[in-house]
Order: sequence, then C-alpha cells, then structure tokens
Amino acid sequence: MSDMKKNNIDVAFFSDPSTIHLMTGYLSEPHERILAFMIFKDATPILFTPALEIEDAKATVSNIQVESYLDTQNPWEIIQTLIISKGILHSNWAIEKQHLTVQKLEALQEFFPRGCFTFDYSPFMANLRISKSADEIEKMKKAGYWADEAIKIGALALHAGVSELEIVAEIEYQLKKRGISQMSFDTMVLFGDNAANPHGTPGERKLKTNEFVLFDLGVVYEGYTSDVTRTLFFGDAPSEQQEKVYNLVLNAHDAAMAKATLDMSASNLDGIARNIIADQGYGTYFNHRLGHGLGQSVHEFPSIMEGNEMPLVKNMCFSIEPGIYIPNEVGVRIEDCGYLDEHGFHSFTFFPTHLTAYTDFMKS
Ligand SMILES: [Mn+2]
Repeated sequence: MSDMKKNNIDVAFFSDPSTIHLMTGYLSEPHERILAFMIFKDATPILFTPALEIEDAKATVSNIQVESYLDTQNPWEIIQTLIISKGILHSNWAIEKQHLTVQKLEALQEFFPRGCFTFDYSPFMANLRISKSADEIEKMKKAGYWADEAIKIGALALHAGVSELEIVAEIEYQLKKRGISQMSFDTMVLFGDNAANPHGTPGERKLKTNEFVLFDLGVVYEGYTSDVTRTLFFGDAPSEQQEKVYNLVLNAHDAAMAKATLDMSASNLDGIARNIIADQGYGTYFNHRLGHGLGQSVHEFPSIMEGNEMPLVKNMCFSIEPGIYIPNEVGVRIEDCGYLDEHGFHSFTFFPTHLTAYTDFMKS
C-alpha cells in the first residue's frame, strides 16, 4: 500500500471480507472465525484463514503467504507468532475500524500490548472502491440481469390472494434453480399500504386487485451485488392518488437518471429528484437519500444525498431510488443502479417503469 511508509504503518490489518476479496481475489465469509489479510512495509503479506479454508485460499492467491489456525487454537496467538517472525515488535497498526469489532481489537491489543491501533484504513478503502474497473462493471451488469429476471419471476407469480412471502419464496426458489446462490439482501415484496413503510418486512399480507406491489431485491454475482426496486400496479384501475404518486416518483427517477453527469455533486443529483417531488407538496414523504454506492456490498460509500458535495466520478456505481411513502396509504419507490461515465448514467436493470408495466408485461 503506497501510503504505509508515509503514515509509518508497520502492519495493515484487513478484516473486511470484501476488502480481502478486492486485494487478494480470495472471497470468503468466515462468520465467527478469523479471516485477515496483513500487509507489511518490507515483508511478504499474509492471508490468515480458518484451517478449513486454507486449501481454497492457497489455490486462489499468489505471492502471498497463506497461514491458518484450527478451531482448537487461539488465532491471535498464531498471528502474534507470525508477526514477530517478520521482525515486527512495537508496531504501528492500521485497521478497518468500520469492520473490526471491539472484541477483536481487544484480542489484538492483548497480544500486542505495545502496538498502536489508531490508524483507520476504512475511509481509504471506501475511496478505493468508488470507481469500478471494467471487469467489476461487467459483473454488476450480470448481477443486474438477474435482478431483472427476479422481477419478472415475481410479476408472473402475482395473483389476487397470494401472500408477500409466497412471492419472495417463488423468486428465490426460481433463482436458485437457475444457479443464483445468494441474494444481496432479504428480498422485499410488499403489497399496498405495507409498501408505505420504506423498510417493511414481507409477511402474510394478501394481494388485492388495484394495489401496488413493491419489489426491492438484488443478487450477488461473482462477489458483486445488484439492487433494483419496481413498484408494479396490479390491476387496471389506479386511483387518482396512486396514479399521481406513481408518476411523480417516476418523473423524479427519470430526471435524475437523465441528468446525472460526471463532476456534478452527489447533493445536486439528489436535489434534481427531490425538487420534483417537493414542488408537488410530497417532499416530507420522500424521507431518505436518493441513492447509495454499491459494488461488492449492496450499500457502499458514498451516499447520494443533500449535503454531500463530493463530485460524481467516472465508473462510480450507485443507485437512483426516489420514493414517496404516505403512511397507511401508499408507497412507491423506483430504483435503478448503474455506472456513470462521460455519456451519462448506464443502468444495470431494464424492467420497464411506466405505470402499466405489469399489465403490458403480462400481455407480452
Ligand atoms: Mn437500494
């Protein structure tokens, strides 16, 4: 890492699996076990894994020393031995404060009582992830393709009387049958007034005709995520309120997609969508940021929100997802994720967004 010398860091200790994936190519979720990648100023880096993963790790990485521990061993004691063998004693550490738990930090401090653990690599890693490579964007396009497929599966399964959870089950079952092993977050399917809670939970609620169905979902494809929201109108007779709210969200969504450009601030992009909604008097019902970065994680730095003056840069991947939520009445959100370049915003998802998208899809 270029700035280790500048910041006088002896050990850069990475614990976030997505960081380790980015830096070594090795992708693994260790759960309660210890997975770490350690970089030193003048020595070969170490990838430290649970023993049951060492063969996978060795087969994946190159020019990295791979070490492991058994469940019956103390991983921190082994890390201590490894680091002392590199000739590092009174060390200055960089850690990922956003990821490393207090418990793990205390374990490190116990074995390195004279270590200094103040330097935080989390902001650096967040910055490193902002612009995606062509290869990463290709994976995200594929993740987007499967998110569109998921919406189609969900749309085909809708019928009056079906429950939200039945639709969730159908989507995930069909995707798994087609080789997608992991969703990027718990699939959200919400009917009617349930969709008025932006972070609602699918349950036994049954679908009625002339209600909205909000799908918010995504998949993980080769370590990269997708995230899409469609609010489909199930029926053919939307109320005046349903039509008005829907088209307002759609206008805000389309305007932000069309006007996103390089070097514009995140705050300005948020404002483009927010002003459209606020001008019609619905500003208080759009109670979240316009969007978020995504990549290896479904929510990454930065937030596309008011007050974030950070400029949008080439190959940044983020969501545009305005919504209006009128409690106990109606909820509409339309979300696409994509990447930005000199030609504008390129969505990873393409399921149609007009109010009659569901009926048109069923006719086709
Ligand atoms: Mn999202």
